[in-house]
Amino acid sequence: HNKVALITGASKGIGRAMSTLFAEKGATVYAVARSAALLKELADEANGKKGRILPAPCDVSDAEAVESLIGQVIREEEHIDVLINNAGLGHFGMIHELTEAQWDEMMNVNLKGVFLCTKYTAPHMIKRKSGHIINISSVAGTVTFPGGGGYCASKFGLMAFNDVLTQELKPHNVKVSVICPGSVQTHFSQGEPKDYALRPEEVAYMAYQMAAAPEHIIMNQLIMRPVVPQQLQ
Ligand code: NJP
Repeated sequence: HNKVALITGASKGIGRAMSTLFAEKGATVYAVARSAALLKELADEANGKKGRILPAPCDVSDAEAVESLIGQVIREEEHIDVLINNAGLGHFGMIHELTEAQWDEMMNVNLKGVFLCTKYTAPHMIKRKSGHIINISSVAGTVTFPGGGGYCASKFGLMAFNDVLTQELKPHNVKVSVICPGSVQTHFSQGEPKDYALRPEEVAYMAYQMAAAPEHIIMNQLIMRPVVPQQLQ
């Protein structure tokens, strides 16, 4: 509570659920995504909650935009307690069928976006010797499958990034964690979401537990999957 959180990919799905939960718990949430209209709607919904949601329209793959947004947050709040790198997307198909644009989009958002938000936030956390960066990866960052060539590459890359960041920030008392969800009912997958899939609120709940853990506890990594009904196995 009374904490400042910057959550990317906040206009939909998991990021939206995390923004709502963190605001309910009293945090000031800078909600980052490209769709300004959806962010405004989300902020209005949070009216009357203990905390608040501030729309922060920004493309996380745009270095100038990210640098200027984080500068603005620091001017307004003086610090960022929690950064959640959640914005991400997947294009699925055989490697030789993926287009260059699909490949670039996944790398630009899932990897470069995480790099940029971290690059401009970490120095403030290091200076204050306090903070927490939570990366939303995927089970696709732990196991590969046909059709996941670009997506798995981006999420395995994110896992390596997360590992290095954990080691670099530990001496500065800044926590780094990663959540690897399986299938979640969001806009992420084309077609109808599977009804046994995780709900975005369930992932948000775990992210909140990580962020709100006592100072002396760090939850490094969480892999969470839905239990697939037996008749579908
Ligand atoms: O997806 P979705 P999820 N700059 O599509 C935003 C991982 N994951 O919540 O910019 C800034 O409902 C977009 O906003 P907008 C997944 O890899 C998921 O499921 O307005 N924001 C929207 O708010 C990802 O890392 C599943 O279009 C950008 C949000 O990202 C994370 O969970 C399984 C942006 C995406 O919302 C959240 O995905 C899994 C940009 N350039 C991992 N581009 C799953 N759902 O099954 C997109 O293992 N956004």
